Amino acid sequence: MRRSGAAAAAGGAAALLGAGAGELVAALAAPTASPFAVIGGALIDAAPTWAKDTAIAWFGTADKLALLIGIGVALLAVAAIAGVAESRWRGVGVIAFAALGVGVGVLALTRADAGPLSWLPAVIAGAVAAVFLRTLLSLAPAEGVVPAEGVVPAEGVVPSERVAPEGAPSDTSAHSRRRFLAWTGGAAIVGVALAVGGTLARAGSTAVMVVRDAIRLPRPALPAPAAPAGAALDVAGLSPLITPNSDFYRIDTALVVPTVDPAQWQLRIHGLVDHEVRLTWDELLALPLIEAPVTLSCVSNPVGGDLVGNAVWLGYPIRELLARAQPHADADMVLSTSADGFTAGTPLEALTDDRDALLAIGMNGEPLPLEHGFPVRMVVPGLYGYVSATKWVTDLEVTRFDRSRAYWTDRGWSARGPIKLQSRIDVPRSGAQITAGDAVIAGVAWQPGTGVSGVEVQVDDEPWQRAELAPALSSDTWVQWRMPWRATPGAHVLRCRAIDADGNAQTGASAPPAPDGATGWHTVTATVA
Ligand SMILES: Nc1nc2c(c(=O)[nH]1)N[C@H]1C(S)=C(S)[C@@H](COP(=O)(O)O)O[C@H]1N2
Ligand SMILES: [Mo]
Repeated sequence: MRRSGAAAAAGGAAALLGAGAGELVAALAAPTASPFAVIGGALIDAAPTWAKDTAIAWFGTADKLALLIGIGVALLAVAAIAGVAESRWRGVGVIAFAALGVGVGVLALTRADAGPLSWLPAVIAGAVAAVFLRTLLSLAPAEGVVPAEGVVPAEGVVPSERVAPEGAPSDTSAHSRRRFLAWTGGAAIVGVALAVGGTLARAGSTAVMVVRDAIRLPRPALPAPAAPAGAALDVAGLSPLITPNSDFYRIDTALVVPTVDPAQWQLRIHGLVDHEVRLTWDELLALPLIEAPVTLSCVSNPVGGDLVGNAVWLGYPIRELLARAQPHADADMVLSTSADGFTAGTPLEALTDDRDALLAIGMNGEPLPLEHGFPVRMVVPGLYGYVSATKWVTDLEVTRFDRSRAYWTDRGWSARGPIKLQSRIDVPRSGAQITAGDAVIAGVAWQPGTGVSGVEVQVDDEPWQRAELAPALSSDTWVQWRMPWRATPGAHVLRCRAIDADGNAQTGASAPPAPDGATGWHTVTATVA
């Protein structure tokens, strides 16, 4: 019992130290090959769609943290078992750790963003864990290592070296126990410190962040139109008209944010084209850039959810680049690929018609934040992110829907993803307690590409009422709306629905996000006292 506990602790501590060493080596030599990120990335790519949907439903944008914690707990469990195994069958735990390190190292080399040293962090992690497992077990107090359980001594015959009388340990056994605990605890603490330090070093001080900070964006040749008077309503708790970058939702499959040096960045346009086009960062910056406010939404956004945001993007129309490339008449899709291997399939038409489909470098007046696609991403008004908004984009292949499949299409989501007309109540928040009297119901509504012409609100079973609609920044952005409400005591159910600029009403039929976007009316309950 006690022997197994000590061995399990030795296994866990050795694994923590190994993991810490792996994260440190990753931070120094191969940032995308952090062993945790490699395992997590592979799990994300292999996970069935229902698992991902559940993860997003449970943890929202904290789904990555939840995954990393899950991996940590699973690895600790495996390590504890390896420790116990090593204490019984010498070599088994050591081999398990080494094999795990080599396995994850090989896995790292298969990742889309692998570099020549990607195997190194995991292999070092496995080696450190293996060596320390032996070291810690050799320090385990005598009664903690021999003999094996199951070899039951004959009744009454208790090997004297095995058990010191309870409460009266001999000096040497107390000393060896203390030494074992110190080494085990020390290895665990050092491991956690290295892992945290390595992760922070990777996230905080990468060279690319320094490069990003030094960038001065060019002035747009065509600036965003000034916001019409009254576009931003003054209602506490209402989503701001423009979402600050720090509050903008983030959804992607990258556990470690790809770091792409603009000086190395190149876009290649190829496939069914007359002329292959290549574009460098300096060439892109020298082009006449335009600024456009566009609302971006994730297909996974549930009705009333917050995986939607509005930003002013600075970029170059993709239409112009495609005009240089001259797509063939039979092409109908552009498969965009990111530096980390994500792909999206966008209808060619959405990139060649007159909408502001951008190869974007700026977001709300700043270079793209690293997690939003630095240095270059796509933004296409009217399409969900998964079919259009490729971050860290490096490649556009002009192709056909019947020939190419994109990342999420392979995982059960619809090949085409036009954003569905939606509206959301921000005020009052669901479950809010408000005081009776003059109150306000307010929110946002969006149908990027088309625009919104009206929002209606229903309180309980009363007739639907028109809300006041603020003027839009453009037909590609969400609009704010509000409605005065005389709140009477009791519980109230509030609903909203939008009408788009073509006169279509938002459907009340509920549909889940998969496979092509949620529908239904956002409904909140408020208690008035
Ligand atoms: N490289 C890359 N680009 C990506 C994704 C991704 O996983 N990898 N996710 C897409 C999805 S599903 C969405 S909704 C948007 C989200 O963009 P944001 O994180 O800037 O809000 O990015 C898109 N671009
Ligand atoms: Mo998304």
